[in-house]
This record gives sequence, structure tokens and C-alpha cells, in this order.
Amino acid sequence: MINISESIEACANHYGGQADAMRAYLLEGQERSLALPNRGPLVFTDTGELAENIRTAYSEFGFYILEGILGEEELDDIKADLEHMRSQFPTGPESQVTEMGEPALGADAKALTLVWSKPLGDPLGGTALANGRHQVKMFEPKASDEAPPAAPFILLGSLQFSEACLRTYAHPQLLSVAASINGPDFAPFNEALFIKDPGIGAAVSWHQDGVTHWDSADFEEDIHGFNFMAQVYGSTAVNGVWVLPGTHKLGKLNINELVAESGSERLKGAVPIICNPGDVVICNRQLLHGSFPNCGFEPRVTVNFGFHKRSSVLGVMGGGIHSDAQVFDEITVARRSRAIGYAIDARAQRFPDETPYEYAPLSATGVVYQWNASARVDLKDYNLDDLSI
Ligand SMILES: O=C(O)CCC(=O)C(=O)O
Repeated sequence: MINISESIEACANHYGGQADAMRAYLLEGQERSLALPNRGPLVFTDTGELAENIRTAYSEFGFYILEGILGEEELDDIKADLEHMRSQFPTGPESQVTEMGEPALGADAKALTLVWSKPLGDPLGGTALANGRHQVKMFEPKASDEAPPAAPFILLGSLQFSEACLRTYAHPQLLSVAASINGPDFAPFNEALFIKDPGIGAAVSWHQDGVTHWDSADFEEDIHGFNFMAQVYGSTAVNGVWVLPGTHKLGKLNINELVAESGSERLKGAVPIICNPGDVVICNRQLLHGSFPNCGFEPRVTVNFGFHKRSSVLGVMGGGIHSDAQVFDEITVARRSRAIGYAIDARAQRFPDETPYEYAPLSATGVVYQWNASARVDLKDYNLDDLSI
């Protein structure tokens, strides 16, 4: 586990009169998180299903930490792509060019690409953005005078910008997890990077991710799908996502009430998701979760990619958060799924000794997806079809 004692102190000190409360919250949360029986290596049964103990713990807590999934080589590829993408970021939220004056990453994208924040801010909390799901505004500590006025903290549609992320998207064991939880005809959701640079990275206020199925007659714990959260540098009590275990089964929560009951945004019973580099979290989208601004010294970059049950998206009117509200018909779902086909081939090219995942819905069509120059063009703006529910 990463030693974050200096970060805990630095973080607490950003909270002024609440410093002692914040320090205690971080330390206690860390201890309780590490005591939970929901982490370990990825294991499958003889028939290829997720091992019973993993499935049960995931269902009980709403998240599970799969340890050591991404190896050194894969992490290095992602880090190299991150470096490259950062060099292509625009000079500011309104800018279309890089520091070199060249067209910036996403400048010609039709969909939203970068979400910006002032350093250590909470741009979503207490706003109507994303369907108003971030009900409370988190405390925004003061950043150092050297911090930039604004920095990107979410990158959307990431598969078109990073081949390393595209390859991770097709990790055969992870896709087998998706099939085990959502069925072999699982459907995509969306992909993003969460960038939490030390002293800069913004908060993502407490929220639950689902939009469309809370009042459904078929409501159940997995109906809004899950996200894989792959950790490039690890994830800690200071920079990581916090969750309130078990809340994925409780329906839509009143977060203002929970904050009032806890006496602050430090929700009682919540725990941080603690990971080493290469660990991948399965996180139920209905689970109450959020992250504090990164006032510590360790970076966090999460490679996020989610999957749904086909029945949760097919014929459903989308929630309009990650893509324009639209009914997701067979054509849209199939078009959005081509990213999986390209990813599988991109991964096979990079890791030829690995057995590629066979994604049943694409195999059934007989279409062969090859990752090449024309595929790169075809993937542009693929996230306009994000299956946002
Ligand atoms: O990574 C984070 O800080 C927030 C992630 C999140 O809110 C999400 O995946 O829905």
C-alpha cells in the first residue's frame, strides 16, 4: 500500500478549523476500507464465471478491488499516452490550441472532451449539471499560488485519444468479468479518464450514477451497470474515490439528508477505495460515491470504462448526460459496440501471446474489426453514442 501519511497531514491542513476532523476521517476510513473482504486477485470458476466469493462481495458492498490486473508494460503504455495527451491539452477551457499553437486534443470533437475545474474546486457539486445528481457542494480548499487557474480533470471519449486505453478496454479477463455480471451480450456505456493531479485535482461531489431506471418495475442492484476503474498510479484515501458500501441496493438517495445526518460532507460509514498501480475496481454505478479534491502529494489517474446489461439500454430513452437523449435501438447499440471490436484487435496486435476476448454480439454479425488507419478515423466522435442511462 502506498504510504500517504504526509498527504493525510497536508490534506487535513487544507481544511482549517476542520483539520482534525478531516485527518481522523481519512485515517479511520482507510483502516475500515482495508479491513473489508472485497479485494484480491481475479479468479474465475471452471465454467468462466466470476468466482462466487468475488461476486458475493461485489454484490454486498457494491465495489470490489481486483488486484494486479494491469502489468508494468500496460501501465507504461498508458503513462506514455497520458504524457502525450497532456502535451495536446488546450491552453485553457476556452482555448482550441496547445501551448505550441497547434490544434488541441478534442478541438474538432463534436462531443464534450475535457471537463475543467479551478484547482481543488468542485465544479459539479450543487449544480444542475449531469441531471443535478451531485446534490451537495464540497468544500473547496485554497490551492497554492503556483497552481494554474484551471486544469482538466475529466477526459471523455478517451478511446479515440489513447490506444493504450483502447487496449485496456479489451482486457480479456475484464471483459469476462463484464460478461459474468451483465451477461455475454453486455453492452458498452462510456469511457473517461479522471485526472487528479496533486494540489490541483478537483472534487467529484457525492453522487449515484444512474438516471433512467430508479423507478423501474424491474429495478435491481445491477440495472445501471458498473464501471471498471483501472488505477495507473494507485488510489488512496486522499486522492481516491470514496463510497458508501451497500448503497447500490437502496434506490435513489437524498444526499443532502445524509450530509445533514453526518454533520458534514464527511459521510458516516463511507470508505476510500485503496489501490496499488494496476489494480482495477468494479464499481456499481448505483453506489453512492465521490472524491475529495486532491490536496495530497500522489497523483491519481483512473482509466474508467463501464458496461451495461443489454436489457438496460436496448429500447431505452437515454439519460442525456454522456450523449444527447435518444432511444438506444439495435443500430445505435451495435454502432457503439464497434469500439469493443477495434479494441480487441488493437490489443491482439500489442499482446499477440494473449488469447483475445471473443465478444459474442460482434462474432454473431460476422463483421471483422481491424485496428488500422481507417478504424482510427471511424472511432472519431464514437462517444456521441455513449449509452448513457
Ligand atoms: O474518479 C473520480 O474521482 C470520480 C469517478 C466517478 O464519479 C464515476 O466514475 O462516476
